[in-house]
Amino acid sequence: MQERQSRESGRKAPAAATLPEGFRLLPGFLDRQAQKDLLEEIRAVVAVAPLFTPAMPRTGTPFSVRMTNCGALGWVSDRAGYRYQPEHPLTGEPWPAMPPRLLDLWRQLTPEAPPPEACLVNFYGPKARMGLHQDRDEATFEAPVISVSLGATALFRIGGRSRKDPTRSLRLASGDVVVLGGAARLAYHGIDRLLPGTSTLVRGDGRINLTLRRVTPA
Ligand code: MD3
Ligand code: FE
Repeated sequence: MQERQSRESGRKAPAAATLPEGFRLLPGFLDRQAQKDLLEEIRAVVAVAPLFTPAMPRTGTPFSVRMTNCGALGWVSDRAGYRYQPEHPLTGEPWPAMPPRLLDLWRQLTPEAPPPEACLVNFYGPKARMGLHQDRDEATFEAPVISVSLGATALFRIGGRSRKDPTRSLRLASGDVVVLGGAARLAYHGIDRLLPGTSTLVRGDGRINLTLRRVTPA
């Protein structure tokens, strides 16, 4: 790994990894009112498609994040594996439609891409985290993933296409939007933890992350 000389101590410190090509952070992209409006729409999604606890393939170890989806397809994970499917795993009902403001956001930020098919809704309590992973269950990577954060600030980690690549840590605050195209689309990433006392939007110091995805080729 690259190292640089720390000015203060003279000891070696790891160099800050460069962000992958195609990574675009838009801090405060949604203003407070847009965040509130979106949160209400997500609450309506959850009322129809209740949060469930995904589990690791094979072992069945539960995730600390609870989730649901909206859009034509939803991502689910259980002992049988990771997959996209058109219905909720517990109710058997189709996922609710994607709120129009999310479709508008997608069109605004990635006008060339075909429309998103899935929106994963991740709910973090104060102790929830998400291990380093790649998002590669989609049948196409032609479109970027777009992420919207609401509520508590998260410490987000992103590396490269190999698990061994150096990583960088960034904060994702309420209203921040991230566009992950190009090389960033297949970068390893995760959520190390939430910063306590940082949510003025979601009660109980919670956090919601939405990820909009294209799943099948256009
Ligand atoms: C980098 N969500 O749902 S958002 C996920 O905050 C996921 O809940 C995290 O990782 C969360 O899969 C991170 C930022 C993000 C989302 C998708 C990505 C970063 C990404 C896809 C590819 C590369
Ligand atoms: Fe991910």
